[in-house]
Amino acid sequence: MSYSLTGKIVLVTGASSGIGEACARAFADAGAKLILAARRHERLQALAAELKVPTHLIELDVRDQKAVAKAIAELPAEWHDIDILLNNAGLSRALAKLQEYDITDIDEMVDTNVKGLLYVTRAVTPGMVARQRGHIINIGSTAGHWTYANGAVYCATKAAVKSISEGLKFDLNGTPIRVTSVDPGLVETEFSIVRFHGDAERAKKVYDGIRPLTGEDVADVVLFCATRPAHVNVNDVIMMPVAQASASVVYRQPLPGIS
Ligand code: NDP
Ligand code: 8X3
Repeated sequence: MSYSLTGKIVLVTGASSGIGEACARAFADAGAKLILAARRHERLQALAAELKVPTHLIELDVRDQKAVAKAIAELPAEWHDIDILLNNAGLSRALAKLQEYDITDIDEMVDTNVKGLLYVTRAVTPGMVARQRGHIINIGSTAGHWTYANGAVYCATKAAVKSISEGLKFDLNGTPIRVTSVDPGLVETEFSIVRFHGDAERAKKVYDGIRPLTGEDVADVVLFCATRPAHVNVNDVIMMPVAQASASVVYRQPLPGIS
């Protein structure tokens, strides 16, 4: 079974942290050439300096449709032919009842997780269709499968990602382009710190008493999906820490064999 992506060009959005950064490292280990996109350019530079494969960095806010279109249209010739798009950039802001949600938080989640993902996909997919090769991997969430209390907005954005992945399968049917959604539960990254607007103590409590998934755990699955034979499409992977049964049912006590 091969896990090689030697020479493939992979675009990772949200590569400056967490799951995106871990996927970038896994893709690099598999020999891919990486286009790394995020707003925090200095983080991309630090990551690129560690990787032993060619990289091309794009300081990009995926909410800016014109900037997304320009960044993809103006890729240098040697970076133009993207083989794999990992739509990972995303975030959650707060936990609140919809009738009380801060409008800025609503906009940020919808604009990033839904519109941003659509903008990047819309910009990259025509080239894949023209070349008759490619793979789009979306990072969804268990939140897109099961809504939880005070999570209507974030869960709705991830349900939208699920619909977009399913819709793309129809839109790309008749081409060899693959579409995968990887949908994790609790992954300890900067996600909760961002959700709670920088409150690291509250963020830490989300993972109290459990061994959460890591970015590397998710990257492992993403790499698996990306390296199956060309006729195999892994449609959707739902993955959780073993201590998690749903968004709200989490066993926060030691488990045998899990430290
Ligand atoms: P992190 O906060 O660690 O990483 C989020 C990444 O998204 C950062 O690289 C950030 O880069 C990027 N990003 C956010 N907004 C934008 C934007 N407007 N334009 C470009 N990049 C942006 O969280 P995770 O790694 O956990 O999150 C990655 C994805 O995984 C998200 O889609 C999230 O919804 C999803 N997910 C996370 C889970 C978890 O429990 N952690 C579980 C299931 C799914 P920068 O700020 O530099 O722009
Ligand atoms: C992130 C996982 O359960 O915090 O998508 O929504 S959760």
